Amino acid sequence: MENILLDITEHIAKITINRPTALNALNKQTISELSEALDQLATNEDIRVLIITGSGTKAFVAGADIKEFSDFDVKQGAQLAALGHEMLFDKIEKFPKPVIAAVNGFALGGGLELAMACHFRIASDNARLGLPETSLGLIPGYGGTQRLPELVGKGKAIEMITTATMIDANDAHRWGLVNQVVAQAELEATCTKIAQKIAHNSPQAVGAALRAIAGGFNDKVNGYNVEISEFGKCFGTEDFKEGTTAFIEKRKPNF
Ligand code: DAK
Repeated sequence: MENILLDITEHIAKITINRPTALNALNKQTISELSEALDQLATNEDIRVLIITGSGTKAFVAGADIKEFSDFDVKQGAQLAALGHEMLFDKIEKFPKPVIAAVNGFALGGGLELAMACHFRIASDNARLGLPETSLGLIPGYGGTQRLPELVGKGKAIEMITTATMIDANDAHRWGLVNQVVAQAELEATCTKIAQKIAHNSPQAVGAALRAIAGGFNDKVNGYNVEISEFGKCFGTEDFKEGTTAFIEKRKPNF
């Protein structure tokens, strides 16, 4: 892998997008490396949480690589948008373990879309977030028109997309786009601490909770029915036996 770094420590995988000279912009190769890494990590039973961040202290991801798509035509635009959704953005959203975006600076365009595909976001205090596509004659093409309204509401999303302006980390926090804002130097430790909390819980239950929550955002299924079915399945898991036995024996569970 040329454009991403992968670190695995105690059930926590961290992917760092590593193109600092282009502010970690997503080119085709980076998208395909991310896609491949996600496939490997999804089936690796040792991994319980994934953190995605950008290298350096300036940018998470400053968007899709503008130099790469500037001469696309209508067909290429639509084809590549569909491919990007399938290879990366939907894959993150449907990832079977929690994915945290550690937003360590600019998260713009495809970069904010990547952060929004993650299950939740923690930002450093220097982060700036926006969807500047309309200033380039585009609209967000990697899920931004759908995921931003889900997170901040329709009115704020329309304002952000049509004005193409960036918001700072505190506004992003106030608007519900990020869960927490911390000093840049604390970002990695904060995300690791949250990831460790998740990793201590039952991986089977955490996976079931993700599927049930996702069910509520899927028009084709009834989220309550998904919850009922996933809840029932928990009773057949080793983790349920271990969790309840540990409680009765007054010890910590060992998942
Ligand atoms: N792409 C390519 N290179 C980029 C880049 C980007 N998105 N963002 C920054 N860079 C490069 C700069 O060109 C510069 O490279 P050199 O000139 O040094 O070679 C280097 O990173 C450092 O950037 P700056 O010199 O500009 O740094 P500043 O601190 O002055 O400014 C900035 C930081 C983040 C405000 C500025 O770099 C900036 O405005 N960047 C562009 C932000 C942006 O508009 N991003 C793109 C949003 S549109 C598609 C699907 C989706 C999309 C496109 C196509 N298809 C399916 C076809 C999505 C589009 C977007 O993401």
